[in-house]
Amino acid sequence: MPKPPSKRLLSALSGEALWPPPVWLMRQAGRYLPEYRAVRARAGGFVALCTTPELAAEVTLQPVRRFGMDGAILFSDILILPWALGYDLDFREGEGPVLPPLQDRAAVDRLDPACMGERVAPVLETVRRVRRALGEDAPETALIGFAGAPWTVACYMVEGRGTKEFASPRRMAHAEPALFGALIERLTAATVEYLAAQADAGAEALMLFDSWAGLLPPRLFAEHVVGPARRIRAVLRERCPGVPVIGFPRLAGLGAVAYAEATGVDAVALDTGADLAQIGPMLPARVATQGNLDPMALVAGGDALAAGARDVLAGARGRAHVFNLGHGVVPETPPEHVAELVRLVRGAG
Ligand code: 1CP
Repeated sequence: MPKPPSKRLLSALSGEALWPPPVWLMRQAGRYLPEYRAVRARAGGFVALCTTPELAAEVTLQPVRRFGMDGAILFSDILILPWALGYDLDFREGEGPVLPPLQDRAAVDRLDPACMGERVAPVLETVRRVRRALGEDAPETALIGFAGAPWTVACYMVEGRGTKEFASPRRMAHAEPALFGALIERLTAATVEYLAAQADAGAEALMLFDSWAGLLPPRLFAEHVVGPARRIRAVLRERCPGVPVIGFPRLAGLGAVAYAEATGVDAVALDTGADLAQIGPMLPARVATQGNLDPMALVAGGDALAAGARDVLAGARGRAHVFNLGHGVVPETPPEHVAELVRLVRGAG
C-alpha cells in the first residue's frame, strides 16, 4: 500500500507548528456559494438536504473543489442531533431553526436514543461518501465531523429558536438545576455516540461547537460547558484513539484557557474577539489553536482582508495553528474574497 499523503490539518492538530498554517473556514459550505444555493433548491427543506447523502456530500465537497481547503467539514447542522432523538425541528426560510420550547422533565425523558440509529444513518453515509471522494480527488484534505456541544444544543431546545440572549435556558440553568442537568446529561451521552459514529464512518477530526458558551457565569460554565466537553473528550479518547477534537467555547474570553486546560481537547477554536498573541501563551503547550479572522473582514475584502489576515498570522507564528474565522462565513460574503484569503494564507512569508 502506498503511504497516505500527509494531511497538514491533522499535523497541526497533533501539535506541529506548520508554516503557513493549514486553512479551512467554519460554514465554508453555505448560501454565499451559488452552487450551494442550486443544490439547496433541489433538496426542498434544509433537514432533507442534511439527510440526503448524495446532496449533503456534494455541498460538503463544493468549497474543497473551489478553494482547495485543508479541511472539509461534514455538511449537517448541530440541531440534527435533537432531531435524531425524536425532537421536532423545522428550518424556516429567513427565520432559522424553530423547535418546541422544552419546559419539563417529560420532554427530556421523551428524548429517545433508540431512534437515533436510523435518523443519523444518512449523516454517517454522507461521511463515508465524502471520505471516499476526498481519497480520490483531494487526498490532502482532512474530513472533520462535528456536533453541537450540549449547552448550545440545549439553548435552542429550551428557547425554541435562535436569539442573542437565550434568556430561557439561562433561567432554567439557574432556577431548575435538576431539570436542566438532566437535559445536559442526555445530550452529553447522545453526543458521544454521535461523534464516535462519525469517526467510525471516516471523520478524521471532530469539532464540538459551543457557540453560546460565553453566556454562562463561571460556575455554570464549569458545569455545563467544561464538564460535558471533558466527558465527551475522555470517552472519545477510548472509543476512537488518534482522532483529534477541536473545542469551540465561543465568547468565553479567558474561560477558553480554563476550557483548554480542563477538557483535554487537542485544539481550541478562538472567536473573533480573542487576541491570539495574548491568549496563546496562556494555553497548555499541547493544545493547538484555530481561528480567528473576523468574518466581516472577509466580507470587506481588499486591504481590510489583507490586514486582518496578517494580524491573525502574526499571532499564530510559531504555534500549532489552524487558520479559520472567528465565527462562520456569512451569506453576503463574496466567494472571490474567500479565494483571496486562501491565497494570502498560503503565501504567508
Ligand atoms: O438556509 C440554509 O441554507 C440554512 C443555513 C444553515 C447552514 C448552511 C444552517 C441553519 N446550518 C447550516 C450548516 C451548518 N451549521 C454547518 C455546516 C458545515 C459548515 O460549516 O460548512 C455547521 C457546522 C453548522 C453549525 C451550527 N448550526 C451552529 C454552530 C456554529 C455557529 O454558527 O455558531 C449553530 C449555532 C447552528 C444553528 C443554526 N443552523 C442554521 C442557522 C441559521 C443557525 C443559527 C440560528 C441562530 O442562532 O440564529
